[in-house]
Order: sequence, then C-alpha cells, then structure tokens
Amino acid sequence: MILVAGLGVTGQSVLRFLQVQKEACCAFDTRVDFDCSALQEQFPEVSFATGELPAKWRAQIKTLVLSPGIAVREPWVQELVANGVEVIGDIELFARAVGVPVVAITGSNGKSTVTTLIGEVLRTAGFEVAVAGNIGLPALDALLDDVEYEIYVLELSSFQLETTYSLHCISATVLNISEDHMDRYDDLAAYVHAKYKIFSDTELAVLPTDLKDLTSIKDRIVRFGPGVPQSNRDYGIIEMDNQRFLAKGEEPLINTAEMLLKGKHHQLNALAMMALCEPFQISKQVFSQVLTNFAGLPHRTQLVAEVNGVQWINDSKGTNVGATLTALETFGAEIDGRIILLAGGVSKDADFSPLTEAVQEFCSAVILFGRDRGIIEQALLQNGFDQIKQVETLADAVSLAAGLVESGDCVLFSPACASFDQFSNYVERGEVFKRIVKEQFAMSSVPP
Ligand code: UMA
Ligand code: ADP
Repeated sequence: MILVAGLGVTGQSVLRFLQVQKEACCAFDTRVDFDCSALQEQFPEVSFATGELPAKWRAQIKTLVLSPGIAVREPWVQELVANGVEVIGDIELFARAVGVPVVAITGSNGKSTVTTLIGEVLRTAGFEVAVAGNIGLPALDALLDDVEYEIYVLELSSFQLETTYSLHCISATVLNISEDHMDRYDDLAAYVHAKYKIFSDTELAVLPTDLKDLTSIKDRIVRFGPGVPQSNRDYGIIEMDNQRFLAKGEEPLINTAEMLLKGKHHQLNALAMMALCEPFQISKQVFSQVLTNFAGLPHRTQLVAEVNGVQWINDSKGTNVGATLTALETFGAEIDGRIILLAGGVSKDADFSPLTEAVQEFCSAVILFGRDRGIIEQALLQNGFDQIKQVETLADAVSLAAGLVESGDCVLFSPACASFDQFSNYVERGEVFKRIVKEQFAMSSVPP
C-alpha cells in the first residue's frame, strides 16, 4: 500500500494521481486539527488519519509519498525507512510518468521569476508548455491536465529534490546559493547537496560562474554570470558603445536597457533563462519580446504606492536573507533618500548578520515585527547597527514607518523570514501589506 503523507496541495494532487492510476493508498497529515471530511468525500476508497500514524497501517506500507513540508528526518518517517519503506515525493511520481522534455529550476532566489520567464518564452515561440512545481501548481496536477504539453517547466525546492531520484531533464539549473531553511538542514552543505540533485540526470547543466563544478557533468555545463563570458558557450554581460548587453560569448543578445525587470539580479535571471532555453533554439526576437514586456511577479520588489515622494515596496516573497539583501542593494542604489526596512516573521534558524553591511549603508531605520524579531535585532546590534524598532504586527510596522519617512525615502517590506507565524503564506502577507498601506493613506486622506 502507498501512504500519502501531508494533505496540502501536494498531497491532494498525489491522491488524484493515484486515483487515476488505481493504486490503493491511505492518507495522513501530522496536523491533529486537519479536517479530512471534504477529502474523504472526494476519495471514498482512501482511509484518512491525522496526528499520529495509525499503528495498524505500518506493516502494510510499501511506499511513502511525502509532502515537501514534512522533513524526511521526522522519527516516524525514519522508522518506516528502517522497515524498508521507499520514500519518494510528488516529483518522483511525476518523473516516472512524464514522457516529454522537462526544464528544471532550483536555487535560493529567483526560481519563480526564471520559471515564469521560461514559460513565457517557450509559449511565445509556439510550444504548448506547462509551468508547475514549487511555484504553486503541483507538478502532478499539470500532468493530469487535459492538455498535451510538449514541455514541462518545473520550479523545484530543495525539499522536493530530496525525495526525487529519477528526474531526467533537458536542462536544469541551480541559480544561486545563499542560506535558507536551516531549520530543516544540519548545515549549508546538506542544503546545497539537496539542490545539486537537480543535476543527477540532465542533458544541460546551467550554473552561475561562482558555483562549484561537478566533475560528472563537466562537458554539459554552461555558465552564466555578471562578467564578460569566458567562452563562446557561456552567458554574461558585454559592453558595446557604452551600452550593456546580455550576451552569449561575444554575441550581444539583449540590450539590458530594454528589460522591464530592473537590477543586476534580474540580468542574471535573464541570462540563466536564455541558457536553459538553449535546447529549444529560441530566436533573439522572442527573448526580446518577453523581456521587454515582463514586469515581474507580484510580491517581488513591487511598487505598491508612492505617496509624498516615498515609495512603498512589497517584497513579501523576500523570505530569506539573500533575497532581502538583493532588494536592499537594488533600491539602495536607486533612490535619493534612505530605506526603512520592514522585516520579521519566522527565522528558519537563519544567520541575519550578513544583512548588516547593506542595512548600515542604505537604511535609516529597521522596523522588526513577528515571532523572531528579537533574533534579527540581536544580529544587527552585534554588528553595530542600532536604529531598530520592534513592534508586534505588520500593521504596527507600517504605521510606525509612515511617521518616520521623508520625501525621497523608500519603505521596503522584505521580511527575510517565512510568514507562517502570522499569515498562511507570503501571498497573504503581501496582500495584507498592500491593504494596510492603502488604509494608512486613506486615514490621513492622502491618495495612495
Ligand atoms: N504540514 C504539516 N503536516 C503535514 C503536512 C504539512 O505540519 O502532514 C505543514 C508543513 O510543515 C508546512 C505546511 O503544512 O508548514 C505546508 O506543507 P505541505 O507539504 O502541505 O505544502 P503544500 O501545500 O503541498 O505546498 C508545497 C510547497 N510548500 C512547501 O514546500 C512548504 C509549495 O511551495 C508548493 O507551491 C506546492 O507544494 C506545490 O508544489 C511553497 C513554499 O513555501 C510556495 N515552498 C518553500 C519555499 O519556496 O521556500 C520550499
Ligand atoms: P524564489 O522563487 O526563488 O523565491 P522569486 O523569483 O520569487 O524567487 O524572487 C524572490 C525574491 O528574491 C525577489 O523578491 C528578489 O528580491 C529576490 N531575487 C530574485 N532573483 C534573485 C537573484 N537572482 N539573486 C538574488 N535574489 C533574487
């Protein structure tokens, strides 16, 4: 029997997939208060349990399909492993069933942006393409779709890669590495190891210039980076007539001024995207069409209001230190005034000290909210930055910021943390921020 563990969007997609396959399964969620009644109606043949795994199921389980939100090192999972149970994730089931090319994207930051850009480019070039995975739509739901996709573009998290063993990719990337999810890994090396699993069976490996090589895939590596490309295979930035171009080798492809996405990190994202699309022989015109029209995804460094010369930026998807650093550096270089950073939430055991240099350079104040605000304050204080205020909620943070800003400043909401202490996810957190900002200015009768 197959045990489906975790009944979020992934677990539910697994149940649908196994129903079509006519596989016998039982289903379990560790959350005691998880309500299975709607699922029980949808899947009458499946037994459901919550809280503790029923003892009587244990001997019958041959395969465990684990959701990404549950750690493999959980004792009850380890017990099943010790009993010879195979542990896989939804992406492994997908990998075994998919029969068309897969482009796979992982990394600490930029995954959703690059995944979306690739989807747009391939669609514009005329392919029937599905975009799925960690970006939101479970990969198995895309597979069950009525459409006959020619290509799947998958955003994959380190959690999903941990339980994936046979994914064959036409191209794959680890976009970048910075610390994240340290509550789920013993050290950075373990997190990197999970990410690099994406290269286990790929025809083309796309790697940034600053990440280490992997001997087994040497002849299939294409590099991308912020400098001049080191070979004709590689992607980088070249200057011609005082203009900067995204380039392959010596060949200019896109003038960076044409891109709607601003910031050096988005130039890197665009370079990675072009490299990953190599197997599909996309024209310069198609890349240009997409990059001149794509303004970015919601909740990523998005301008949500400009009031009295102050920009209010929603970067709710800035869920780790690396993303918030990027946002600080991008806006810090751009604005006339100073940044007020709003951050906080669930730390995921991160080290926040790498934020200090950019905070010192660009911020007049940091307002911290949420569960782990004290941890962030400690890290900044220890490194010599003390313009810090602690509040309980995001609403308190917004109203405090509104009283501190001056024309030319920017209020950057880039939490560097996960959201689940006070919100259900980063989308809800970003929507709440937008609403509070709008209310804030309605109250003082200044139109946002
Ligand atoms: N949970 C339990 N017990 C369970 C099952 C889940 O406590 O039995 C908790 C988890 O610890 C977690 C939450 O419930 O806090 C959701 O976990 P899940 O495995 O049920 O998640 P899904 O709803 O299936 O969504 C997952 C991804 N979520 C995670 O990996 C935590 C979604 O990525 C992804 O879009 C979706 O599958 C489709 O593939 C979200 C995410 O936050 C955006 N990803 C992390 C990130 O990007 O940093 C990895
Ligand atoms: P992910 O899916 O990996 O979380 P997103 O594309 O959703 O990545 O972007 C999340 C945040 O990460 C953005 O708001 C931005 O601040 C930051 N970011 C995007 N691309 C990069 C990059 N290449 N390097 C560093 N930070 C980035």
